[in-house]
Amino acid sequence: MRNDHQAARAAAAVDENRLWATLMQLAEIGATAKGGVRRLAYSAEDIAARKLLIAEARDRGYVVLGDAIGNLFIRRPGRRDDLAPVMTGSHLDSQPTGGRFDGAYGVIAGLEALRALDDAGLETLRPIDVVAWANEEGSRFQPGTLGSGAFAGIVDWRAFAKATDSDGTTLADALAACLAAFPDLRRAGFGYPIHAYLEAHIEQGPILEAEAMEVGIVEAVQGLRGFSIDIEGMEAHAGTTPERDRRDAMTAAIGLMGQLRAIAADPEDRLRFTIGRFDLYPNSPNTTPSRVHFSIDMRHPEETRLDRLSAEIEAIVAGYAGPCRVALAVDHRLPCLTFTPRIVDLIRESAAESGCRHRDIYSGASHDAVNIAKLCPAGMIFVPCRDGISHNEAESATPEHAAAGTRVLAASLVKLANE
Ligand code: HGY
Ligand code: MN
Ligand code: MN
Ligand code: MN
Repeated sequence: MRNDHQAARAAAAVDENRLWATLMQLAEIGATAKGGVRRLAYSAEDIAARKLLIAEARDRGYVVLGDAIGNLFIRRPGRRDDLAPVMTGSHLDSQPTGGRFDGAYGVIAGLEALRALDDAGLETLRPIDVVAWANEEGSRFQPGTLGSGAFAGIVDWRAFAKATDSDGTTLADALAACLAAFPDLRRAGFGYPIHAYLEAHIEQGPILEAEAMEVGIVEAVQGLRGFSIDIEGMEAHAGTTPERDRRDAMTAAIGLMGQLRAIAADPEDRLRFTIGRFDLYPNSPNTTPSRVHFSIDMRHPEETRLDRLSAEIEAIVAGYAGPCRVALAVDHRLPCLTFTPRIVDLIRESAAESGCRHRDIYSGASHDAVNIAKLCPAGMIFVPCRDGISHNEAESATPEHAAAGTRVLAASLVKLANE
């Protein structure tokens, strides 16, 4: 009962206006003319967002830690700092035409939960860490969820150190510039023990809003496979080079993309198949392209379906018989994940106790929580976003829903931090 009483006090101390003010302050960093944000990983905007978070944390006497891939941790001490902390958080980086809430909401909801604990005068047994995971979106540097993947020991980020962004800047250089902006940060190691992990996030889909729900208790996340296809041909004159002598990378790409789209047809409409990046070189109307690079982002709730389609993609590339060279790389892989039933139940209990309208839900978007679920019991809390729009500057949420999700988060954190 003590836990639940303290949980209720923490939830009641969540300050909707303060939460929203910090969210809007963060939304100013990288703000775009259309009302979204452009805060690419390790960019000046990402650095500025981290500085805002660190200033807020230091104002409250929390401990601030960083690690080698740029993950940022804010720790509110507990009675027993020798015990593994409870962790919550999300990411500060955004898509190029991102919204103000994807990732940002989970980090600021975590901060607001700590501030509510302060205001309620609550001391927890365990410390509570709020984390901003680095490079979650993967839109500047592939793969996404790199910070949490490195922390969880799932990926060695150094394998991607030479990955370049569209300006030719390497991940290693962008990361070094970001870390150099925080020379005094105490270093945390990867994979330190965590008692449990919660992530609050906007749904990035239409269900909660359509059903007038305030909070979603996430039971599972669909799997993701990310590929890149690189085609190498030869530049040649568009007017003088006969078809038989061409090694036209665009012709090869069109053929491959037609076959790929054909296997991605899904009568059940549960498969998500996106070619989101397409680069062409030299990109001149009267020179046959010598290089094409394009990405495939494929998601489905069944691992076996993803395995089968991955094998079909490999077969299509292997079966290419034209004059160009085609290479397929697997950049990103997140398994279908079911969250820890004990954590899902605890979040659902907190939602019921808070009196908010809630329902169980499944996530079509991927999250850092999928990586961290490898280390400890994990769960997620969703709040609605307008028309389910995300990865779009029109992404929008309400102060009321943001606060409702944060109350469920605060209560759940207290219960876990007093175990
Ligand atoms: O792509 C995703 O699902 C996440 O929003 N980065
Ligand atoms: Mn996100
Ligand atoms: Mn996203
Ligand atoms: Mn995420």
